[in-house]
Amino acid sequence: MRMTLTEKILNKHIVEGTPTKSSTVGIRIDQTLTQDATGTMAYLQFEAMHVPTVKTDLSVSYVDHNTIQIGYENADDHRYLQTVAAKYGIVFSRAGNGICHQVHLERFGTPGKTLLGSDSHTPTSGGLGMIAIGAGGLDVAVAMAGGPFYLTYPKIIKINLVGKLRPWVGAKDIILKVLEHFTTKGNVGYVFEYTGPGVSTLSVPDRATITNMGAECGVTTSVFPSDDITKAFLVAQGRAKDFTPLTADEDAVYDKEFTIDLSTLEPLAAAPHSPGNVRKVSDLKGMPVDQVCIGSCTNSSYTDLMTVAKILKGKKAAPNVSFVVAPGSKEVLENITRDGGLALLLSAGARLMDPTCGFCIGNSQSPKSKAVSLRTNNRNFEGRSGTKDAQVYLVSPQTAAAAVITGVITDPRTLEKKGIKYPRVSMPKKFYIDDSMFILPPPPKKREAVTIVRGPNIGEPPSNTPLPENIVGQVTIKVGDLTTTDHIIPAGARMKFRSNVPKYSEFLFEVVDNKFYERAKKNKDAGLHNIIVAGLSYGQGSSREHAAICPMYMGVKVILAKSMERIHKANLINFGIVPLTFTNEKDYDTVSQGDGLEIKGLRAAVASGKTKVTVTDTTNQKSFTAAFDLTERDRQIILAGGTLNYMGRQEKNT
Ligand code: MIC
Ligand code: SF4
Repeated sequence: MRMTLTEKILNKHIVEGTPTKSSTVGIRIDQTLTQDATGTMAYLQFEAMHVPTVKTDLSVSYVDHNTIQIGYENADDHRYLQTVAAKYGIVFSRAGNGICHQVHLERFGTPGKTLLGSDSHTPTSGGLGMIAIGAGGLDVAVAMAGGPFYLTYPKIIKINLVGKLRPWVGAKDIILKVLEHFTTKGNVGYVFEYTGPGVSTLSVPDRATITNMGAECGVTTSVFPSDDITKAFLVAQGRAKDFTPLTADEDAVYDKEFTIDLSTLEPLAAAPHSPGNVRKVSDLKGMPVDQVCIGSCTNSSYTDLMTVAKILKGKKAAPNVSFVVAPGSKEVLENITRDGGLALLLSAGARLMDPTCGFCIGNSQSPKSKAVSLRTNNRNFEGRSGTKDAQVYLVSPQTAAAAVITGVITDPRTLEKKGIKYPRVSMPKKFYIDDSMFILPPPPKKREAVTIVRGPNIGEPPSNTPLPENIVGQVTIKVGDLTTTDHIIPAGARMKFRSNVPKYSEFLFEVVDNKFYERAKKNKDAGLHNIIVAGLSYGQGSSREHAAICPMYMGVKVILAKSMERIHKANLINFGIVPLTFTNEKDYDTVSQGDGLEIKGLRAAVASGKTKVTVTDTTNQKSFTAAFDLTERDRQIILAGGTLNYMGRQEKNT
């Protein structure tokens, strides 16, 4: 049969279900990754599963998000993660070793394998020809325990690349073009598969920039073939043995197709406050810039930073620009240091940050009020930088470097007029590699003796109660379209409370409405359910399951939205919250914040396999219908009050 690359890899991993479009399949997961901000909860949940050791080929626990360590909380989390890793056979990547996606690409990503990560940008490793999917921590915990990962068998979009990028145009501009076309909504259940002659003109880090930001479109994942370029990358990483050539069949059939002629692309930017708000850099030229941040899991590779360094050779950052560089990994930092790139960056005035997420998640380098900040990362949601009124533009490293020199948004192609030649940077044939920041688990026999260290910041994973018969509650908040998980529960400075759900819950919807918590608490104390009403594409962005756990903790049993994003919907189900959608979107307009809502017989409806329920707005004395699209397993999970309760029940029954 003629197969796409996605089908070839997925079909080899199916352990439940059949590979028919839009049906649910369970796949075997070969590798998992977690990062610290989602990891503590994932491992607390894993511990609750009472499995003596991870059952994957490889599981890695990275520390890269919460590395600021103001107060004891981050350090407590890190020590907990390190000891859990030793106990259960997980590789531990210490703080300072790099951002999970960049490091995984360098050291572990393997063509043809499956990777599940508790971070939405896990598809970065799709740049190496693997099926790499972002999920909530609980799904990753289940995979570590040897359970399948359930997903909708995807529809596949062929992105056909032809031609070759011109100087000053980068891989970031390719994915911004994809975002311009597909936008940030309406792509749930699809995979982007890249093919065509243009593929061989892109390095693995270029490909990874593209698969990384496919997450912003909401697709399940993105994948590139594994070819000679992949081989060269793996050889340079000292991992030639991990190479397998992989490609789609010539006549494979796709659900949709989009062609990009790379030679016609020009520098692009995602303007505030959405990665889908794509503009030409030339249309923004001249806008004064306050900050330029280069790094994040999207654009922090050796080639990215060496390109910037060479553009900046002999130049100084404009006085109005605060210039920040965060390499993607220790490997990148060491290699650019050895090859002279770091000296060029420092001499240009770069402020060097740890190889961690840092500025990207807003836990450092928040710009000044109303700042214009040019960043090479992947998300520019309102307030994510830590400064609510900052205007963040997402750009390529080339465009970022141009602004460092000129102090204003500048089409990098115009640098030629200033006598700056485009530096063609090639990847080293062999990277300098030092894996000493990975701590390998002790041999199985010695693991029993490991004591897990739990500082005061480590709480219990909160549990939920089974779904009640009826919902009687209030619309505690009504939000619009494209509400992201950054709106639902902020990261940045608040992220240190990830292991303390009662405390973290106080910041729910903080960016949107800082009175939400007060109202929700009042309802909860009065025995009423809190109900969140939302527009299109609710839960965009991160995989953070706290956007479900904290609402659950505050007594939210249903979310009523026009549509929902994949990872967030799965997280809601995992924590026993019913994801409902308006059957008629116009009903959204009739519901207001503060309205009383009742859903009689919701439990019975979920149990009996129905797909619709009647919602009564008791304030306006009117009713409408809402739908739910759940698999049989989802229903059982929701009835039990979440996956942990469901698994506990299954354990008892066996
Ligand atoms: C993000 O980029 O938003 C994060 C922080 O990496 C999240 C994970 C988290 O919230 O911990 C993600 O992308 O999933
Ligand atoms: Fe870290 Fe930013 Fe990447 Fe999220 S998007 S993993 S915060 S670098």
